[in-house]
Amino acid sequence: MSRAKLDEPRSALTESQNYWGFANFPNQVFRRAIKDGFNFTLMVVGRSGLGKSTFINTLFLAEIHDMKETPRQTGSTVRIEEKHVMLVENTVKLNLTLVDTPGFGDAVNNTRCWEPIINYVDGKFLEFFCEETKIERKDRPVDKCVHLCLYFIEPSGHGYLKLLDIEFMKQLHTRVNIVPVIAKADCLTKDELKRFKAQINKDIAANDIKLYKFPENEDEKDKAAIERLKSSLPFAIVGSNMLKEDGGKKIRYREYPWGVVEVENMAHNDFLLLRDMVVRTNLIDMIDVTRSVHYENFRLRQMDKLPKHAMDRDPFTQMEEDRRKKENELAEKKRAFEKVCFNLRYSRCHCAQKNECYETLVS
Ligand SMILES: Nc1nc2c(ncn2[C@@H]2O[C@H](COP(=O)(O)OP(=O)(O)OP(=O)(O)O)[C@@H](O)[C@H]2O)c(=O)[nH]1
Ligand SMILES: [Mg+2]
Repeated sequence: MSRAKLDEPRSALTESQNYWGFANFPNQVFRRAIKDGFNFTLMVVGRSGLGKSTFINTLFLAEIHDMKETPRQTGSTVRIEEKHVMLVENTVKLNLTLVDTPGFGDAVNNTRCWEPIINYVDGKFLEFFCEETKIERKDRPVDKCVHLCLYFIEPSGHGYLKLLDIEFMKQLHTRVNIVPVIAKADCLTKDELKRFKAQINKDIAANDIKLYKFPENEDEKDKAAIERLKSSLPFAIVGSNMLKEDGGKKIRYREYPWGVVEVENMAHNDFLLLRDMVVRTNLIDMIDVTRSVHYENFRLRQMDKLPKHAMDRDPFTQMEEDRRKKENELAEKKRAFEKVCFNLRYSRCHCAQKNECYETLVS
C-alpha cells in the first residue's frame, strides 16, 4: 500500500495508490470491543410487588447458574442491590450490571420516593466525572452509568397511568433512558392489554414524558425490527422462576388451573422482544445516548451549581476556592459563638475592661 503524493492529480492514481486503509477502521473498532468488552447497566424501578426481582433473576441468570426445578423465593427488596454478570458469546464479552431497587407506593407518604434512585443514578455519573477529571487517570474510565431503566407499571384492565408513575418518570427522564413495561401481563386479557397500552402511550405523550427514543435506521431489516419494538411499547411482560424441561429445552412458566403461561413465548407476552431490544438491537445505542445526552445533562447541572464566573474554570481551582470559602465561614461562625459564650459568662461582671478582657481571651 503506498500513499499518494499530495500534488499528484487524483485521476493519475492507480487503484492500489487510492487505498489509504481507513476502510479497515471497523475491524480495529471490532477488535478493541472484543478486547475490552461492553459494560451495560440495567436498572428496574416500580411499585412494590410488581415482579422486579423476579424479572432480574430470570433475565439472564438461568443461562448462567445451574437451573433447578424449585422456584427461588424472592422477598421484598429493601435496598438498592447490584448483581454483576459476565456474558460471553463468540469471544465478545458483555459485563452486565443488574440493579434491583426497593419498590415504592405502599407508604402513606410517597413524596420524594424517587430520591434514592436519582441519587444512585447521579452517583454513578459523578464517579465517571471524577474519574475523567483526575490528573492521573486510566486510559478510559469504566462506564458504570445506568444505561437503561425499566419502569414497571401495575397491570390494570381499565386503568390510566397513576400520578406517582407520571411524577416518577418525569423525575428520571432527563437522567436515564426509560422504557416502560406492564408488569404481570398474565393478569390482563388481550383486549385489556391493548387498551391499557394505548392509554399509557396517550398519558405519556400528554405529560410530555421523554422515553428512550429508538434510533432511525437506514437498513430495511433493522427498520422492520425497530418498528416492531416501537409498536409493542410499553412491553407487557411475565416473569417467573419456575422452570421445567420440555424436549431438552428449559422453559420458564407460570401455571394456572386453566393453563400455562410461558415467559419465552411471543404469543403469551413481550419478554423476548424486550430481551432482544436490550441485548441485540439497542444496547450500543443506549450506551451512546447515556454518554452523549444524559451524562452531558449531568455535567451541565453540575456546572449550573457553580457561580457564573466560575463556569470556565477547571474543577480543581473551583474545589480549592469552595474549600477556602467554607473554612472562612467556619472561622467566622466560631468567633461569633465564642463572643456569645463570653458575653453569657461575663454578663454579670462589671469589669470596666470587659472588651479588653475578651480580646485577651480569644487572642
Ligand atoms: N402473576 C404474576 N406474578 C408474578 C410475576 N412476576 C413475579 N410475580 C410474583 O409477584 C410476587 C412479587 O415478586 P417480586 O419479584 O418479589 O416483586 P418486586 O417488584 O421485586 O417487589 P419489591 O422488592 O417489594 O419491590 C412474587 O410472588 C412473584 O412470584 C408475573 O409476571 N405474573
Ligand atoms: Mg424486589
